[in-house]
Amino acid sequence: MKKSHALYIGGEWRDSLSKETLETRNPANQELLAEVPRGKAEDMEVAVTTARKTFESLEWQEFPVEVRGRILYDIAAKLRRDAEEIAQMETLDTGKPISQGRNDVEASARYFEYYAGMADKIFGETIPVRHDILDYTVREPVGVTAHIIPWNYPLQITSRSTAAAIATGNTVVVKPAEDTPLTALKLAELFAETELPKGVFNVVTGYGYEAGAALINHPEVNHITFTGSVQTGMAVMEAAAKNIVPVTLELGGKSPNIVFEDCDMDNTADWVVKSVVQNAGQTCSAGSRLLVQKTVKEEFLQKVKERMLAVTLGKGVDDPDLGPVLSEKQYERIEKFMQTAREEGAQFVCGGERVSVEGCKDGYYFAPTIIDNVRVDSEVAQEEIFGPVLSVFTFEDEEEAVKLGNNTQYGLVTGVWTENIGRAHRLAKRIRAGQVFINNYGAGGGVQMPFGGYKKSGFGREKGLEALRNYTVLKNVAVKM
Ligand code: TXE
Repeated sequence: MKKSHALYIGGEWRDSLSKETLETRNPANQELLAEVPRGKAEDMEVAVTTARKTFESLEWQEFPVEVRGRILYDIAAKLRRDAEEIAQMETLDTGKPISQGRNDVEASARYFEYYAGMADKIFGETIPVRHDILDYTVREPVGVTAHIIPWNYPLQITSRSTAAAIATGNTVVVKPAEDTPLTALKLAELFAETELPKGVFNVVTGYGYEAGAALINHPEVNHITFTGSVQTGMAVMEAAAKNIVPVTLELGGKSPNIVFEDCDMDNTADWVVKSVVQNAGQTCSAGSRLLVQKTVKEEFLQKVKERMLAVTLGKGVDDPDLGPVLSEKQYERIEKFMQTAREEGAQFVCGGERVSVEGCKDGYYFAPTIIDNVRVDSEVAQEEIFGPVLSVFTFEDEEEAVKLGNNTQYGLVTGVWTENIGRAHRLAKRIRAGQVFINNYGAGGGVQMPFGGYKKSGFGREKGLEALRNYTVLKNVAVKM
């Protein structure tokens, strides 16, 4: 086993105590990439205890904030230094096209430099009370922070929350997804090269029901950041409730692109397709619903269809538009939704099935799919499919567009496409989603923009300055003078 295919605890590389391992495979062809330790509760115990001891150590409590920041800048530089190696690693582990892997590395570097700059800018206020009282607030780190990472953007999601947590003076325990552990371990390698006190950044690989469950239930954890399914999000909240611990939950969505007749149709169609094909549709903010004004439905759908049919499929390393989905489990999930759509009489405009790609017979490649005539209350219209599957709906007017847009249990992202500025802002106001994009989708993914959900898409915000609140707790001090 390579040294860095190990648990990283207290600055040391270790086997799991049981010595058991788990395999990670390339979704393009199921080739074995690596074996990493199958961390369990006893390993998590060591990691959390180490993170706690480090948090309370004088070394960390007195660690200069500007050096904290400098180390995070250094991590950004190292990510860029090793960018190609890391992008390749992410692509092999997740199946995503290499250009998207490269974007992930750059976004991760941006998280570290963005929060690096904040390390010496976390401060409180003085509050006027009485003439003889000096009242002030201090923003303190919460302590040991847990980070449960999904498999769709492993490096980016690890970077966005751990950079913010370390910048604010916390210690960190990361539990990567069992399918994609490699880049979190690579990040640990980069931290090992820096002067960051040992035990600030820890990684325990393993299954959700073992290592993950042990982490979220550990009484020494002071905050949990989770990105993943609604079901596991509920388990995270239950565990947090037992220990009275705050959580930040990012649980995916069923995000619509709302297309009005007055939009720039070619540009809009490009983005509608990109938003659902990116990372094979395995993106929490995927634009998986198309709501199009009735007057332009046929014309617009034709444009979307042409673009979907032109999507190239292949191995991530060959940089197609669309790589394989993560695993047999994810493929079967998508297939189940397709089955439901067929049974309910929905109409497949294109796609709807697995396709084979030369040289990758064991990969799970799913054809870009458009489904029309989907029942609004069908699970196909309501649930996150997490594949390159677009469901189409129509509306008459603004009122109906808002109603349809808001008609799911989720509320993560919405795209609004119109040249009417008043209408654009009216929709931005009435849509219940954490992020609304007008005449674009994603805005380049800037790390500065707060991101998170309404309703079952979760709560709390990641990215931007807003995320710093997750990792700090406010203390009020009143002094009688
Ligand atoms: O998610 P899980 P899965 C959605 C998407 C996908 C579905 C299922 O719709 O098809 O969820 O994916 C860890 N205690 N999203 O099964 O189980 C697990 O090890 C603690 C949306 O992969 O939620 C992994 O690290 N941790 C999404 C992480 O939780 C546990 C991204 C996510 O896995 C645990 C991923 C437990 N009991 C999936 N059980 C998004 N919002 O982007 C599992 N885990």
